[in-house]
Amino acid sequence: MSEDPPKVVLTIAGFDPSSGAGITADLKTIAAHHLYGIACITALTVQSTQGVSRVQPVDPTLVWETLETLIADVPPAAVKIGMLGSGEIAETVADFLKSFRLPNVVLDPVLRSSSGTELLDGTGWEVLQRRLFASADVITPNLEEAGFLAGVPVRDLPSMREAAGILVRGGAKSVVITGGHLDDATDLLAESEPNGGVACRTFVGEKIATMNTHGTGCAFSASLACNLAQGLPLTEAVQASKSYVKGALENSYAIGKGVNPVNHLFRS
Ligand code: PXL
Repeated sequence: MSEDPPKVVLTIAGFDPSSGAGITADLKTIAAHHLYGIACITALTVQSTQGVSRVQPVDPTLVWETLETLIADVPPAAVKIGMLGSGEIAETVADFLKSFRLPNVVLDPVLRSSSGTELLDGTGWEVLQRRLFASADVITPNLEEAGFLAGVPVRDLPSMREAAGILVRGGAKSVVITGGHLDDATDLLAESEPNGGVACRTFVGEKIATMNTHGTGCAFSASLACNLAQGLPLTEAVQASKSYVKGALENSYAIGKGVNPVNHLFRS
């Protein structure tokens, strides 16, 4: 019996062979939301749960051709952008968004792995801020990324508000700063208002007692793309994605010797 096809979510991200973060993790997250995932790889990494030892961005023309070929065939209902790897790839993705104007673009500004390896070069940072922030509907930095991008230390709710204001005034339409590292795991949503103001809302969470946290940022941003694809308003989508990540943390297991992944498929 034929059913209506599911909505399609496109992920543009790096490859983490341990599948805790990056493209394969995103495809699991998208499947867990009962949507259809399509993907474009920006960079290969060599890594395990014990850390990243090499980053190899792919040829930017491969990224462009992959995206153009996919889009000519399948219209995505949302796009998640994660690790970009290099300034050239960031420019290519910015050109792609400008040419095709896709709905529900979620940009996770991935700068470094949790073990500290650089996942985007200096030119890439500049492209993120100059071109990609304004092309995305929502950006999802964690505390550290928000601090780097806004140029202020971010470690509590007042500094999250300050950083979010700087990012919105710098061109982002809306920002979710994910506060998983805070004691009450509070996230902050900031949206630009037509009068030039910034409206903020907080989502208080609960710290989950687990060390299996690899991929939380990727899981949150991919889930947000899925929830927006399903038509949820941004506030409800943020709340639903926060609950999804909580479940993925609560149901995680140790597959390796390092920082283990969240369980993306816990509710499938
Ligand atoms: O968690 C950030 C991240 C995103 N994407 C890829 C990664 C990592 C962290 O290691 O490898 C591909």
